[in-house]
Amino acid sequence: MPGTALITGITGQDGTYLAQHLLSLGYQVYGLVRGQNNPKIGMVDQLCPGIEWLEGDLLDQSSLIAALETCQPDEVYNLGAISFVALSFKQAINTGETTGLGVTRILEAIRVVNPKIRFYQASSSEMFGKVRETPQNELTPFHPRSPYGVAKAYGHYITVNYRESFGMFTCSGILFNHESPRRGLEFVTRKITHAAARIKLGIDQTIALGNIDSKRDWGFAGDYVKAMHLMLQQEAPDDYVVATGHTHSVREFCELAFAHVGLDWQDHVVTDPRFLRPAEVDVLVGDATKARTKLGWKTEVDFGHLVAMMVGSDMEAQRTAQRIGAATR
Ligand code: GDR
Repeated sequence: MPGTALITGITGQDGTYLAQHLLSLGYQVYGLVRGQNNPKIGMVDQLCPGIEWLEGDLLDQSSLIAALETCQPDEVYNLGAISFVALSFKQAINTGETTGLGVTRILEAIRVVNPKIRFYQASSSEMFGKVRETPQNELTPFHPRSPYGVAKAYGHYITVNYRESFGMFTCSGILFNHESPRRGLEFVTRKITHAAARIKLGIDQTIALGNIDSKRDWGFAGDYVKAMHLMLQQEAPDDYVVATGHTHSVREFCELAFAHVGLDWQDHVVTDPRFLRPAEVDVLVGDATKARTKLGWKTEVDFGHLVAMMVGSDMEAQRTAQRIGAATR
């Protein structure tokens, strides 16, 4: 029987997809939000009506204990983090505190309030960084290349450690890049699809990118949140890679996104060293055999459909903005 779930990072892309999924299964869903009067609550309420809101912060231990005591969840999904790799180079300490130590704070809160709560940690393919083997699976060694990747590696190991030390039901999902129309504009996929739509409609002429040769294993976020939920329904806690098994370059993403609106990407994409990172992850591709066989998880949206979905959504949004602009002039 579905129970009660608490989600940190609920206002992000994955938070909204996961909340929708859990609500559709009959869960009572609590969302943990930082700060006063968080402006994103209204947006999330529209997308997923029925969420109950709690205040709390991964930097503040007592707020996490209070949140757990209030909602008494069966499952906690820790999606909260500083999640933008480029920012983590500029805010390395903040990233360590939130993305890394934040995991220990919530695990400690669970241990104190109710160690039977099942816990999902959003681990990342960025932990593989300078990859030691291809494709990457659950046993591939880590070599993170950013403060974000380092903090995620810490979060991963502390999740494993609480399982082994205290017998807690803690799972780590090592998710490769996953995208959607809800992706933030700072991430490369959405930056490209948003720009392609604006260029098509004559609003902008060019887009500036960093390293267009880097390759990622891009899947659809709506598929990936289902794996998170499945991990917490197993008999025993474990770690799983979640990926499509296919890799594409940023260049290929541009080619496809611009072609979707009838444009040649080479006429519009420029490169700018401002968007290069101090250390780069060149190529990632995941082996999700374990998730497929043990969880019965599968991808439903492939790369081509993902790009088409994102460009289509950005075209629609830009056209709507143009109509509203015209009507108010
Ligand atoms: P990533 O995602 O760092 O893989 O982490 P991002 O979309 O930011 O970058 C992907 C690749 O594209 C290159 N790139 C650019 N990236 C951005 N953001 N902007 C640019 O202009 C640009 N030009 C080229 C990057 O250098 C990189 O190689 C994402 C995040 O969601 C993490 O939180 C998550 O853990 C991992 O995916 C899995």
